[in-house]
Amino acid sequence: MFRYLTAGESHGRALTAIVEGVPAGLTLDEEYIAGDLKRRQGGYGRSARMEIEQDRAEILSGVRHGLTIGSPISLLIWNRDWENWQDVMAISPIKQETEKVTRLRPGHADLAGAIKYGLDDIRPILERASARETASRVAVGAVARKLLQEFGIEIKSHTIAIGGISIKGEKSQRNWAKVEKSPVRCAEAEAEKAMIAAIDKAKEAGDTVGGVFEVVATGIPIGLGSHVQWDRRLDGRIAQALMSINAVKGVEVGAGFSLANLPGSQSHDIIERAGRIWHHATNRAGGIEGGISNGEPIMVKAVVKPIPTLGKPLPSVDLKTGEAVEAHSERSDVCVVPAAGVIGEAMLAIVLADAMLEKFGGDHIMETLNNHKSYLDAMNKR
Ligand code: EPS
Repeated sequence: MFRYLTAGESHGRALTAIVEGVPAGLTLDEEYIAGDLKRRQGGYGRSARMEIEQDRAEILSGVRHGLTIGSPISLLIWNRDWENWQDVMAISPIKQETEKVTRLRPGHADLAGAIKYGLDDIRPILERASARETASRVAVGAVARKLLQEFGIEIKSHTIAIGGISIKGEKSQRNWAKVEKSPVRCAEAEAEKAMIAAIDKAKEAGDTVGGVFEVVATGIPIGLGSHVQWDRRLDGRIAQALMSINAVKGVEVGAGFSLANLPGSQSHDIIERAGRIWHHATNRAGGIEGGISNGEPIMVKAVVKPIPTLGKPLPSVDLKTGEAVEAHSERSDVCVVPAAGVIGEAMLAIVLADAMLEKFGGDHIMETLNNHKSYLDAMNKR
């Protein structure tokens, strides 16, 4: 329903995306998308690259006079740093040889990618494996978010842990205004300070740190996704989307892994009805039961590994000679957890926009809104 592809290398000319399936009549402008792109670029622990880039997506098609027209929306984000990489990343053959990257980084796509694509230079692999690509996804996610807002759906994220420092009370930390102001996207002052110190310490040691972020979506109607087929289950679709974010190694829906230690009597959410409104006393299911949204906020967490380009490289092997060497090292981030949270919002927005269009259809936004309204009216009459 809502589908997209991205293209572009980290130091190539630009990043692009084509989004298809957005109904006509939706208000959309570049300024709106720029807001999310800016949020992705922030976060303590990012590399100097973020001082070079000022991501902004140009809308090249699919929008007329500020409204979507139902045709594919193409987005273009220029890489400012490309200027410094014109020879290395030239599209046409160049006369002089460029230096090959051959010292494999453990934890990166280097080895598997070079072998798979039959390359003697890691450069083409690292260029596309780079999380720079997520700028395209966040631009696409902003389009999805704009659509979801028409239905009162909001998506937020915050940092739960960085470098072994975790927040204390999860609920009280969902103070979104504070989160947006925090350099690590964490509302708890004490944890924020300790997370920043952990990033500084890692940087000094030539190391990197990972962590955990949480994404929360509110305003979700009962009935997105389906139990009837494995690939229609909403939790499965969300898990894949979050897992596809660079450096993510685990995804948890609701109480997730902690359910392993609880009896059934303490694992489920008691169903209640207040007037005509269905709700649950708790939300351990993270808003999804049987692969279907149950009307509660959708709550997912993801763990981000410490990124593999280290200032003080790990021992490794040279792709060309097979000799023991130190892994390749170049300018890189120390911590990407805050940015990953913003990317997580985009990925969740994309899955939910797809699921909303699947449930409510419509080629014009008014049609989708009407279908949504009559579904809710019917539910409230039951
Ligand atoms: C990345 C390495 C760094 C990051 C980059 C991801 O880039 P560079 O090698 O140019 O310093 O800053 O992330 C981005 C550019 C971005 O926009 O998120 C990597 O190796 O994955």
